[in-house]
Amino acid sequence: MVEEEKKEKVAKPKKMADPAAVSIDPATQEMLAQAQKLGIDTIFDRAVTMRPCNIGMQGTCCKMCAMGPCRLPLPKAGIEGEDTRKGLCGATANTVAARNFARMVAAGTAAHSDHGRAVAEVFLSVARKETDDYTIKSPERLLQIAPYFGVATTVEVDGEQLDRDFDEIALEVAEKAVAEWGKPEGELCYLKRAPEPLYERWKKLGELPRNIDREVVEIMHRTTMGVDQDYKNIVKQCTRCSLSDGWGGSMMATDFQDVMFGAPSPLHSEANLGIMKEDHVNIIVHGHEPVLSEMIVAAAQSREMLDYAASKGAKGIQLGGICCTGNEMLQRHGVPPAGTFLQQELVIITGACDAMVVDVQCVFQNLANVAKCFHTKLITTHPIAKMEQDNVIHIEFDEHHAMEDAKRIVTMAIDNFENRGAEVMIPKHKAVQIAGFGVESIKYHLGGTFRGSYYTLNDNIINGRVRGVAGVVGCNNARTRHNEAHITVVKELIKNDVLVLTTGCNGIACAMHGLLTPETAQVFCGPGLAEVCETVGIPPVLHLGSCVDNSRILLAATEVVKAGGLGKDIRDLPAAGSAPEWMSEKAIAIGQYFVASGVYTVFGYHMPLEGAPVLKDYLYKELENIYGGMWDCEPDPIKHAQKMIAHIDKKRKELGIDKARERVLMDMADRQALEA
Ligand code: MSK
Repeated sequence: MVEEEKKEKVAKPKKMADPAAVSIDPATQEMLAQAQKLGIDTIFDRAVTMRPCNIGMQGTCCKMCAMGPCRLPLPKAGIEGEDTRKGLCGATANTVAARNFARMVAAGTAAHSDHGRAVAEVFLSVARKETDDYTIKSPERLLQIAPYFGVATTVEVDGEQLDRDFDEIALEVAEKAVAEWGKPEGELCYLKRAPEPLYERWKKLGELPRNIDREVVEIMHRTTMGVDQDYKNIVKQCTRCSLSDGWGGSMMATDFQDVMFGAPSPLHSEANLGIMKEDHVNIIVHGHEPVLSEMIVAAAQSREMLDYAASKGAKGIQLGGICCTGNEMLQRHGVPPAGTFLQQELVIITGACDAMVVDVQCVFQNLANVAKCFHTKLITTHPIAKMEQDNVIHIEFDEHHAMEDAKRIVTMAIDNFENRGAEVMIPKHKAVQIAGFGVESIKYHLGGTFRGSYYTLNDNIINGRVRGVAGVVGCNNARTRHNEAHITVVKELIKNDVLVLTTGCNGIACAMHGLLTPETAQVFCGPGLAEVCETVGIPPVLHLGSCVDNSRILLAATEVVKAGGLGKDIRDLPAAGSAPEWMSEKAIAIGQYFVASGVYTVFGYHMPLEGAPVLKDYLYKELENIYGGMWDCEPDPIKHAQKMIAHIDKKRKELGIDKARERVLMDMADRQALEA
């Protein structure tokens, strides 16, 4: 027997994921089985063969210097008496875990905020009239945000207030916005958008971010070897840095995307792998920054490209999205998401993906290996996000010739249509969704045409029809069953009359599983929420967009505070946050700014804090005394939702609205009596 044969005889069969065990989505299960049949490895199989590091999971592996890594796992028997664990330099488990946590906050903030910077810089080009490809599609949004940058929108002429020249306003806003990343003094302009008591709290605590880059740099400095060794002081900087994301970089990304690409409003679309079409050219956009994808949508809809596709035998061009570039294209153009984070490889395995265009964040390097097995052109477009594999094409996007770049990419996809192999398998599964909600559309839908305010929502919260509001957001995680926690948490919340605001991959998951339609209310909601949704015709889960659009949740919460009757601060609201399947450092930055804004925030997958119980206790309990919000972690999705509901009920009690009140129909005399 030759050596090779011997090896084959003794080699154990490679462990593979069980499709039904790793996802609740039938399309994903089908495609994973297809991948396994074709011998193509995906994240689901890799998660079976590679286990995470136990010490890293506890958050207590320190690799800040070359004397380590120093590993400080929690002893199996727990710690009795003094915790004597320390690294070579003496760093305690609390210091190690806090530094690791802080670096996640810094990385997450950097990612969101660098995205925001890129968008602000494109807007600066627009304001300077250096590009014809982008314009200002929402002048209303620009005029709305200008005052926060200290930019006047009117000018006094002969004692009269007249509208100021619009181009001048745009340029001044753009210049002030770009400076937010590096201005030498002062504080971020948007912080004053928060309710006043919240702003004052941050000020009193000395946590107002100065400029975005500085807060990220300061975390990197503080957490380098031998600097900050007080976990509470490290967490303080986590707050300041994360606020520069939520109330800074992310919020500006959202706003300038709205200014240039239009503010979203509710629209109809679909979701899941079944959106791909066998007889169309399929182009998938993936990542987070929508600046190039906006142009790809325009190019794909142009007569020139449609005619070219027809000349190659295609019936049309089908665009689809993955992750948050997908969410951006969904909320403004109705481009359907083909799937969540964990489905990115599966899109290519359909054999019908003619081009996948990626920008930044959440992009698997293994896409290149999967693309090699098919005809798919994998195109990177961002100077900071290239791939080493030689089958990847790099077409660097430049806002000064954006349409030209977009047409080149669409043409490449069309030319590739005829190269498809025999192995095309598109799962049939897809669901209908209504997406594209925002601060204004919630106001419009719940306030009505004549009473556009959050008053009606507040009224429904006060009378108990809506028990509270939850922001459920975030990623998939290959260590948990794809979409199971997302869907279970959301269903449990709406069953208990909690209105859900969603973003990111949770939004895509909810769409895939049919929770984003008004009809959902009848099937899954408690009676109060169902009544409200049916009356105004909205889904019980409102999709607010991408990860940077978590800023819309902060602003919606601020509007609820402003509308009155539910306290004076976000911390007073019957509200809670959740990331059931988080995996990204960006989720940690988001969680920290939600907590520091007063929101009780529960994560589903475990947090890297178990090895540092004192730090964990500080984040999970003591922060409530400081901010009104605190962290928590609960992997069981029903318990997870119930914890959120318990917090909502606690806030209802504090507000004195814990007993459901019946709506009383008042006549004029009753109203006059009230006014008296
Ligand atoms: S894409 S950050 S997996 S939500 Fe924003 Fe999804 Fe999380 Fe990426």
